[in-house]
Amino acid sequence: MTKSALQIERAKYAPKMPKALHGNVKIVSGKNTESIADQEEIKNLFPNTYGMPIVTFQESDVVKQLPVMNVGVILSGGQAPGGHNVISGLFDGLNKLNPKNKLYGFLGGPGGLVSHKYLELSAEIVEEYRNTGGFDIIGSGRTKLEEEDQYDKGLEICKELNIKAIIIIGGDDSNTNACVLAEYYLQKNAGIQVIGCPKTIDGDLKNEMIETSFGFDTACKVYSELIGNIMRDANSAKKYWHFIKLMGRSASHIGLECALQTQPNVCLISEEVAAKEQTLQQIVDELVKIISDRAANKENFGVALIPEGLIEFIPEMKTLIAELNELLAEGHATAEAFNTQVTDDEKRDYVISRLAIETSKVFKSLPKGIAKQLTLDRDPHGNVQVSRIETERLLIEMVEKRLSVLKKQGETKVKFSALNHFFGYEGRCAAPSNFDADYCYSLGQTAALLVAEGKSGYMASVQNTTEPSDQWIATGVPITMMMNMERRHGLWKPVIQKALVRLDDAPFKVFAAKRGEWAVHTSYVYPGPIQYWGPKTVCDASTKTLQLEKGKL
Ligand code: FBP
Repeated sequence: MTKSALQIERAKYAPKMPKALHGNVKIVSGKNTESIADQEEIKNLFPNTYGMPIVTFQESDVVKQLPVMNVGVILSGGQAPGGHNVISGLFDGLNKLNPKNKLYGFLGGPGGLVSHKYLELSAEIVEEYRNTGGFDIIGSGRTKLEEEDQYDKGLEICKELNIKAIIIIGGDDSNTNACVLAEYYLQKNAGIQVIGCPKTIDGDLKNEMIETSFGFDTACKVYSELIGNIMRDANSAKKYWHFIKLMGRSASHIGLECALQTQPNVCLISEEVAAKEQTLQQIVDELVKIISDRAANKENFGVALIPEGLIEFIPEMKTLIAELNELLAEGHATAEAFNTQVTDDEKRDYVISRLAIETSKVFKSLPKGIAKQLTLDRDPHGNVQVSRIETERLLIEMVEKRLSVLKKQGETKVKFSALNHFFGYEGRCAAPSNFDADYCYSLGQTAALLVAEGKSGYMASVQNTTEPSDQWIATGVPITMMMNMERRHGLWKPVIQKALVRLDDAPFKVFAAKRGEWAVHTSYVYPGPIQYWGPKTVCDASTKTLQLEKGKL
């Protein structure tokens, strides 16, 4: 692989770790835990992995002699910066425990475990990927592990390779599945441990025990750099409104963090839209008001951030999506009938004919392109693929329409010329920031220790991350502790609760206090690119979201 000069220097970076992980460690167990809700149901579903204590790793003088162990690792779901450092931390951690330990990577995500596609990760391979972005070392995938025959196929290959533990690096759903797998192997007495690791740029896998999911830091810094560049262009040319959709699935954490970093004129927060039950037209009217107020100040330009999940939170759209999910659910006769329609118009007419009267009106009112995007394939978890819905274009079109009506009525003369952007894939494979490089490497090392301690059904966690890294705390958290029961595909399922933006938390409150000013008075901040070398305040700072949540700003 040819490397740039920056990559060559960056490869030499030694990630910083909690002090305790530098030498010998001892495990310290806390109190037994309970799930966040639905304790009885979850206890019954996870008799072997429920109620386990939180564990922390602390410095120790005792040198432990550990037998050789082989471990498998899986990257699951969307890419997130730092995945390679989790693997290098895991590799180094295992090597420190016993140089004969082996690490196998299952290829292409959880599917690799089932189809027995793997690669032994040698020191040379791992060396190539240290401090790099991407998941290309072993690839990722979205196959959902949910059937017993998948678990049994996994068992076969683990036996063949003498694998003692599997590390699943993934988001909330993948970690839920990791716990189901851990429970299954314990029930079968299979001798295979399963450990999860919190990954996703979306930032929605966090709770009292998981301070942040890895990748969120880097992705938000990359998007903020790009947003800052666009802001500077907008402020120079003074002729365009830029509507920027940001990844993040349902949660608006990415949009909120980027807003805190760049101070845009508008940043919609889906969770607030839902709380206020705002209709699409009300959102458009709000945008028109800000655009008009800025125009009154002779500022016919601006930047609006739009979370990709917005559409799901607008009440009438939520109802529409829920009906479409039922109608187009895999295996349903209606989905098959839909697929037999040939042209886009036939598909559209079919959908309209099957929706409830009010919902079909909403569907019909949407531009045809957007309506079509809402009927595209669902992901393996049954979710609408919000990254494929062009909400930013929808809003631009609706604002234009509203302004032209107002113009015809002689109520406005506002000029509005808009451009649309979507930032998502640009940030998911960026080279990790120092924070993500350090955090991920520490998570990998922690996962190795959890395996060595015989733990299963735990998630590796690193806490105290707003302090200097030597004060970080390596922890293991029972996954059942983060679970509650939720309705999925018409059934009650135990799942890790997704963290949406909370309107009573500091990040939103700080944003809400400032946004009125940012809307009208251009207050842009241009954060510039991620820096690896230089003052700690520039290179090592975590996200504003994390700092505000920890009361550090
Ligand atoms: P994960 O939840 O698997 O980490 O993926 C995050 C994400 O980047 C979302 O922000 C986005 O909606 C989705 O993946 C896009 O999925 P795909 O990579 O399949 O297009």
